[in-house]
Amino acid sequence: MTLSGEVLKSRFAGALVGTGIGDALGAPFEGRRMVSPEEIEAVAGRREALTYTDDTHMTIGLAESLLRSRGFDADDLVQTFMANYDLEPYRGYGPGPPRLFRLVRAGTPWRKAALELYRGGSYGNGSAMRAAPIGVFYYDDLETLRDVAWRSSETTHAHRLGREGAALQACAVALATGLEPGAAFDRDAFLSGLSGFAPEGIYREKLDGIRGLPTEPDTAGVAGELGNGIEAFNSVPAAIFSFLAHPDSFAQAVLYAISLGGDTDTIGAMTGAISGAYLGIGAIPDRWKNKLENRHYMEQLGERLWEMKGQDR
Ligand code: F2R
Ligand code: MG
Ligand code: MG
Repeated sequence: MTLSGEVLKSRFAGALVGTGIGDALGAPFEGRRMVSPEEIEAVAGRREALTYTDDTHMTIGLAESLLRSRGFDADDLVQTFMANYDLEPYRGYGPGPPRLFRLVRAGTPWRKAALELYRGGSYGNGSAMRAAPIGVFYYDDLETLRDVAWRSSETTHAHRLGREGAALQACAVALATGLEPGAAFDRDAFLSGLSGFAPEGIYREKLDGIRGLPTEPDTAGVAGELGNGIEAFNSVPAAIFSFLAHPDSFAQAVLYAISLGGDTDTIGAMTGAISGAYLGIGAIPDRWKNKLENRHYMEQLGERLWEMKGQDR
């Protein structure tokens, strides 16, 4: 199936802006046990601007680096992350990346620093939360996507579970980007595609667990079964489930993701990326889009990635 340029352009932009919306809507509730969709809407409605956090800031950095390097370049990515962090250190970064930036600035090669952060490297969700640009740009080549997602993760999140989480999230965005528009959404086929991509272990087990969850999910049960925490394996499956629970509505998918509680900005961001990649930027409600900080820049980054992909064919 060949997708039209307009559909793809809208999906590339949707994945980036979707990340920003999910992040900004979820940020006020990060760490909360559970939150109702009504409260999320009410808080967003009262805000003049929807401001994003590290999830989107690092997504922007990844997109900028892919564009500047015309593809993936690990050294450029680290430099971009560091330069962006210096400009906006207040974005609520996890503990690992700022420590890594300090080590690199003091002369430690990033590859060594990333392995020193935690035993075996970090398995936090920081490399999965920023994976949307990889998902859209490599949506039609999953082997390259896996390679790039792993190498992108290694710059900050070197643990095997960090790398696999980033690859799985990028794969979910990629599968969503490549779906036929207007056709009925096939949940089983989507899950099978993801399971085939995930190696044996915790991600495969959680994807299998998703199949057994009810279609009318109660949030406590889902958070208990899949997790809602800061580790990649406790948040990427929850984001995938949130998308699958509401594949035809960006708003419902993202509100559901945040309502799970825990790492709400990040589960919201990753759900927003998958849903935005499938439904396109037009499906993101204006009441949120119009308030999102730097929304036009994120939209442009998505569109420029789409243009670059067309040129490189
Ligand atoms: N930082 C936050 N939230 C804290 C509150 C922010 C507040 N709202 C504010 O504005 O100040 N959120 C962001 O951090 C998460 C992404 O974190 P990242 O980049 O993965 O960090 P890190 O340090 O690499 O990993 C996170 C934690 O995971 C555990 N961990 C990781 N690897 C481990 C290992 N090998 N062994 C044991 N534990 C490991 C540690 O507890 C790390 O601290 C996102 O939620 C983003 O929104
Ligand atoms: Mg955050
Ligand atoms: Mg978070």
